[in-house]
Amino acid sequence: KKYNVAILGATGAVGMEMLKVLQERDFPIQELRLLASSRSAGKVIETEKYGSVTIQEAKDSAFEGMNIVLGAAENDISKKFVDAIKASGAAYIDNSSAFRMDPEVPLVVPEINPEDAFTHKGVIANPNCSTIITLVAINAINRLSPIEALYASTYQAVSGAGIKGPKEMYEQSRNILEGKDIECSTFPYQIAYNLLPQIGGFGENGYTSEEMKLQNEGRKILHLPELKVSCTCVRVPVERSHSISANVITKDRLELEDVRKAISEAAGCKLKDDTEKNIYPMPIETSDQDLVYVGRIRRDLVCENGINLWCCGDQVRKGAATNAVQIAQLLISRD
Ligand code: 11C
Repeated sequence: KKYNVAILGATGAVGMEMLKVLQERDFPIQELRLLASSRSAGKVIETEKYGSVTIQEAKDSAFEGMNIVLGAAENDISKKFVDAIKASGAAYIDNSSAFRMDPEVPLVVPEINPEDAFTHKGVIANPNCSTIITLVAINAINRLSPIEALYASTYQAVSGAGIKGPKEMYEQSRNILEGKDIECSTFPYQIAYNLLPQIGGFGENGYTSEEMKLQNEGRKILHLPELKVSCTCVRVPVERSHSISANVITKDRLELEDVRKAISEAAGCKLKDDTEKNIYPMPIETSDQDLVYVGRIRRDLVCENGINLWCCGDQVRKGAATNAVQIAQLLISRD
């Protein structure tokens, strides 16, 4: 069986990666519709598997006849088209944060809560990128003993801010090395040779929107409504792949060897943990592939039931495009 698939926001970093992942995974496509703003409409994209595809303008009628719509657009665009997508009868797998906390909308990481996908009423949300990477890394721990609390610090790559992120970092780096002035537009301050402890807007509790996603989305995906999370999100001058330092507090005290074994066997994870050989995950190694690398697994020195770890994953792929395509594969697996 073949499907009619649309990508909404096809020209952005995540949209282009979705196209790449669909082809890599040989997704059975009858018709592929690439939808973007009127500015991009008419441009032709050459694809390996689906030939030349002309970008069409995203409008209500563009979704007619589609079976699956992969959303890679901002919240306002997603909200604008959701009714038209639902009316078309397509399953809408949306990477924006617009519907993630809607109780009617499942929020799915296929390695963790695949069954939730089948409860959808037209829309399935793809979680936040650092949330996906962190949860894939710690899911095996949660299966050994329920996670009660999580402390996390993220080290998020500039490509998380879209195609313009890496461009701005490299331009600034060049200008700084040549003694020239720099410009900041994608990021509020210099990102080259710097760290920005802000991703998203600040809330009343002093945490940013990005930081609160790990708690709110984590509770929904892990089915742990009481989970407590304290998170600090930092933009770092790394081109691609987010990294997370996580401190996981479980109900029971776990043995490190059991944790390592469970992570090494967990779907979506690769254990990279051999401190004798200086082996640990690094963002340059996890880019352009789909596994979350996990290492530096050690006992917390403050909390008896705490495990510390470090993980890295490609946020454009597993944190966004691949996760969305995996959800689509999950849906068609029962057709
Ligand atoms: C970043 N994680 O790295 C953000 C972008 O919740 O989908 C994705 C925001 C989201 O800037």
